[in-house]
Amino acid sequence: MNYPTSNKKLIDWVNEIADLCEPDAIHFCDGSKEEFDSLAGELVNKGTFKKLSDVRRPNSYWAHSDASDVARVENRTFICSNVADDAGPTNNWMDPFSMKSTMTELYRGSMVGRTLYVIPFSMGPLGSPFSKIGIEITDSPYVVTNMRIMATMGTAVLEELGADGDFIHCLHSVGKPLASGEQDVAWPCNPQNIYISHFPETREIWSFGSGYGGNALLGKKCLALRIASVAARDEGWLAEHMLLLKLTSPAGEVHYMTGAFPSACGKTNLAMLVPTLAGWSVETLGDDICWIRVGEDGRLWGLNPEAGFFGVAPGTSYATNPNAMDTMVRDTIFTNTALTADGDVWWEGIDGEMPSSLTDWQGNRYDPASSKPASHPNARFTVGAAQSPHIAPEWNDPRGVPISAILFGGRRRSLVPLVSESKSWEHGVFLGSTMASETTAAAVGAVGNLRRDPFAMLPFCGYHMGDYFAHWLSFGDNKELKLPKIYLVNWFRKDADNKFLWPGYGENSRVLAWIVDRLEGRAQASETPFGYVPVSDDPNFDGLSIDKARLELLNQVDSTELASEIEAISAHFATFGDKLPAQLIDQLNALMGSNGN
Ligand code: SAT
Ligand code: MN
Repeated sequence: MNYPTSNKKLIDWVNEIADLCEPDAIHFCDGSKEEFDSLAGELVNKGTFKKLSDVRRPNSYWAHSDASDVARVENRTFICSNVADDAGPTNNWMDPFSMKSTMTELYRGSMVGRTLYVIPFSMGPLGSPFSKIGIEITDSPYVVTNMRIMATMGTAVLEELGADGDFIHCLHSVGKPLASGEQDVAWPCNPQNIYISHFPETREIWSFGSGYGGNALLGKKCLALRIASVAARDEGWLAEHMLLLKLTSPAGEVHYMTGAFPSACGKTNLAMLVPTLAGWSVETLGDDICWIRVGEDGRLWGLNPEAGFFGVAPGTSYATNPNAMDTMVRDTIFTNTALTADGDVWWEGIDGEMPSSLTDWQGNRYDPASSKPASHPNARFTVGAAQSPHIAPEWNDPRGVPISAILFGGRRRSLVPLVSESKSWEHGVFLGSTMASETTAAAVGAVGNLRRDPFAMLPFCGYHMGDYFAHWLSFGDNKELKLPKIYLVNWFRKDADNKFLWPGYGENSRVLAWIVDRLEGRAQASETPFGYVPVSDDPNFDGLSIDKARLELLNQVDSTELASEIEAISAHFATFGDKLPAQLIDQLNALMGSNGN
């Protein structure tokens, strides 16, 4: 067969996978609009896509998945390092040889009746020192259409790869071969045999059985976080589950900030924030992943390696995130939202009244009297970053942008202040390593349970988390660096009646403004065990709809609750054994001391 590349490694690999998976046809993706339109048309014919009304939402599609294939499956996600201990206590491990034997048998003949698509993609702009090239082989045209939005994809990547270039091997199959004459289902998958496997030493990804974003768009969590975190450790940089935003003060000072929050905890909302504070502006650079490198100037520089947003739809509205709403007005793929009678999408929390007639996320007529939502809580939109009205012009600058501040946060109904500034890099790393959050619908499993999610990387760190903490600390050991300040934030504190204390959304600009005032040496702070918090009469918090007493509650640290937090942190730390860096034990001791222990 004639392939549009002379790269022998690629040709050999495609032939090897084709021999194993036995597809009916092979298609090398060129990444063009014509190719996207033709695949979308095929998906419409198969019933996977429904084209939305061109009047309401041009060039947009609605898909609904198999009822069981709606989120990342963490218990089927594996880090197959050669040595079990290298995967650490937070990952599932299987030895690479047995995993490959098991999965090879699953892949055998798995693409019969389907087309094998070869997707050349780059995470990060072509030619950037940050960027990494991957090739995803998949039998899912849904994956191809989403990858075209989420990554730089197609012929230009093959050209960059050239005849000798290396790439990250990403193999995906939905695991549902078609017998001759068998009618396909709208969302093929194989829920009984899901494996999302990573081979960190050989930088390979093998995914089987699921068509859902985080399990199937392999450039995203699998490459840009799990495999990239290992490459980052080896090469001296950081691959993080972070948003990236640009904040401009009324005086014109520009600061770039990153923020790590677990899935479905508001990264997209913060990245697209519309400030309520007059004169401030936020522009978006990324909403999920940030790759961070040391620049020649000794500062940390960040780049969002993705080309699109794969955001949570429910709860998104003109009230909560007008920029997201204005981004997905066209050329968007919606998965597992509800559908209106006039060919548009709908979800819980969107503006306006619920329409009288809806198709639910499973494709059935929605009964408003039912206790179930019409859209799945993890329903997603896939949309290109470039069409966002407030994208920062430098969002895909191959050099990245210099970072002033790093935010860590999670959903904590109590204890953790609205905002606190770490006392040092080590203290900041301690705050990141002890992060916890109430679980969300982004992963299969119970929602609302508090779990430790260090750096929001619990499901995404490709190696031993203790080594990962040490890697973060190593930046602090290099005294030549001009490191950003680290802040802990918590928008989710509740009062005794279970009501949120903080209004959130646009009002979060007040917290960002306070951070800038701290960076510029202007704001006062008082000390708590979590670090420095705003003083109660800080002008950035003037004119809020909530009263002073609630505002004060937001930054209060209760010492009884802190005592149980310290116990929980000790138990969390104990899981890392000898790999827990001594500096973090020192930090824990200091926290105990500050609480009078
Ligand atoms: O589905 S994804 O894993 O890409 C989104 C998320 O959980 O953060
Ligand atoms: Mn995420």
